[in-house]
Formats: sequence, C-alpha cells, structure tokens
Amino acid sequence: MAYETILVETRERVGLITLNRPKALNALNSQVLEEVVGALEAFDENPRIGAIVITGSEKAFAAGADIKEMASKSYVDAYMEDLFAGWDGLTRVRKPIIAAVAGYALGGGCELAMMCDFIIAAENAKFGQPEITLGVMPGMGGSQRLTRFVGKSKAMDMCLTGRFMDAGEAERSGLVSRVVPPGELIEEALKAADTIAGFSLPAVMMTKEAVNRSYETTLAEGLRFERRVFHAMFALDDQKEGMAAFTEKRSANFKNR
Ligand code: CO8
Repeated sequence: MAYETILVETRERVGLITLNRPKALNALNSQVLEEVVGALEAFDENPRIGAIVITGSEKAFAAGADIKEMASKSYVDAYMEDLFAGWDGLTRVRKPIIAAVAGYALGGGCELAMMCDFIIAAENAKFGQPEITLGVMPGMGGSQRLTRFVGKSKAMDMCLTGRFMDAGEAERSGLVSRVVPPGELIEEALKAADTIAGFSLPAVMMTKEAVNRSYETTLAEGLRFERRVFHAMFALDDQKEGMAAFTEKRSANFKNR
C-alpha cells in the first residue's frame, strides 16, 4: 500500500510508523486514520514483526484531530459516519505498540498515544486535551483513558482548563513510562521494541492482553484471567526453552518469535 501521510519502515523485527503531515503538525485527518490503522493491521498480520513503534516529528507527535476537516460537520454527519470510531482499530492490534512522543501530543494526539501500550516521551513533549477551548470535549478516550492514567483530579484539570502537561509531570503522573532527551527518543523506543520483539511472541501477546484486561474488569476477575493464561503458558515450547535456558545459564532461543 502506498502511504501519503505516514512513513512505514521495518527495523529487524520492529515496525515503525512515522506520522508525516509536517505542515499541519501531524493533525489526524481521515486519511491519517485509514493509513495508520492499515499499517498497524499489516504489521499485526506479519509474522516477522514482534513489536511496533508510532512516532511523529520533533515538534509534534500530533496536534490533535484535524480541526479544519471536522469544523463544518453537523451532528448528523458526525453520528452517521461515527466520527473517530475508526481509531478503535488500534485497540484491536494484538502486538505491542509503543508511542514515541516528542513535541505536541494534543487532543486526538494525546488520545492516540494513550491508545498505544506505553508511551516514551522526549523531554520537550507536551500533552493536553485542549478540546474545551474549541467548544467541545475529548472524543477518542481522553476523558476516560486519561483519568485512568493520571487520576480524576489531574484529568479534570487538563480537560476543563485545557492546560498542557510537560514530560516531567507526565512521568510523575504515570502517563508516560520514561523520559529521554529528544535526540535519543527514536533510538530508545526502537531499543525497547527490539527487546520485546526478542521474546516469545505468544507470551508477549498474552501479557499485553492480561495487562489490558485490568482496565476492563474487577481485580478478582483480572486475577483469575491472569492465572488461567499463566497456566496455559506451560503449553508453550518457549516456556520450556526459557526455563531450560535459565537453568543451563545460557540465553533463551525462543522458537515462536
Ligand atoms: N488541526 C488542523 N490543523 C492544525 C492543527 C489541528 N489540530 N494543529 C495545528 N494545525 C495547523 C495550523 O492550522 C497551522 O496551519 P497553517 O500554517 O496552514 O495555518 C500549522 O498546523 C502550524 O500550526 P501553528 O501555526 O498553530 O503552530 P504553532 O507552533 O504556533 O502552535 C499548537 C502549535 C499550539 C499545537 C497549535 O497549532 C494548536 O493549538 N493546535 C490545535 C491544538 C488542538 O486544539 N488540538 C485538539 C484538536 S480537537 C481533537 O483532537 C478532538 C479529539 C477527538 C478524537 C480524535 C481522534 C484521533
């Protein structure tokens, strides 16, 4: 597939998607949506890929949904096309996705980063849900996912005042997993993805599924799910290999990568 708004590359077993609409600070229009979800699905189906990184530019991961594209829509337009529902495709990807965020991650850009499995931020990253300044509110999970990441007080503050959070505050609040200098962002994200891609792919995918389950269910059900999946892992060749390698003091050679 030929892409116009994103760059798609593979680095060994890692798929890399770079948002590439520099003139609009990577604003997420319908073409970006179609291309990002298409590229993710292709990586998810590709057995040679074990993890995925999504990034933007040094100035902007993404400055939100494309305001110019949506400004004139009516309620019926938004309802009938189920505006932004296509981004749900991202949550159906079963391999891990890391968001590597530099610069602005605002509105839909912050929401896109939060739909990934974890966020590595550059020191210049700025996160925000400024939709209130446009007379609307977050439309792709900002009011829900942000609250689960950073708690009610900070989520309310950000959604109601539209203020931005810098990388340090985002790390302290649990929104991002690590902060690195801008020049090291891609390298750090690719290194993390490469580490993940070196493990047993079924074990990685089951782990992602289990952590995500914690968002959807009670603690008791989540623990039951975890235990069942953990027991099931003893059916994997890779469990035998991983534990044998530990005992034999050598590195594991996982078959299912
Ligand atoms: N949509 C469309 N175009 C944009 C957007 C956007 N979100 N953000 C920036 N641009 C464009 C600007 O219009 C400008 O284009 P032009 O040169 O043709 O005028 C170009 O990008 C550069 O932008 P600026 O000149 O404004 O650059 P600055 O460095 O001065 O400012 C800011 C950077 C602060 C990021 C500023 O551009 C800004 O405030 N942008 C809008 C941020 C915003 O409000 N985002 C929320 C959008 S609403 C939303 O996301 C709803 C979420 C629903 C779910 C979406 C699912 C994906």
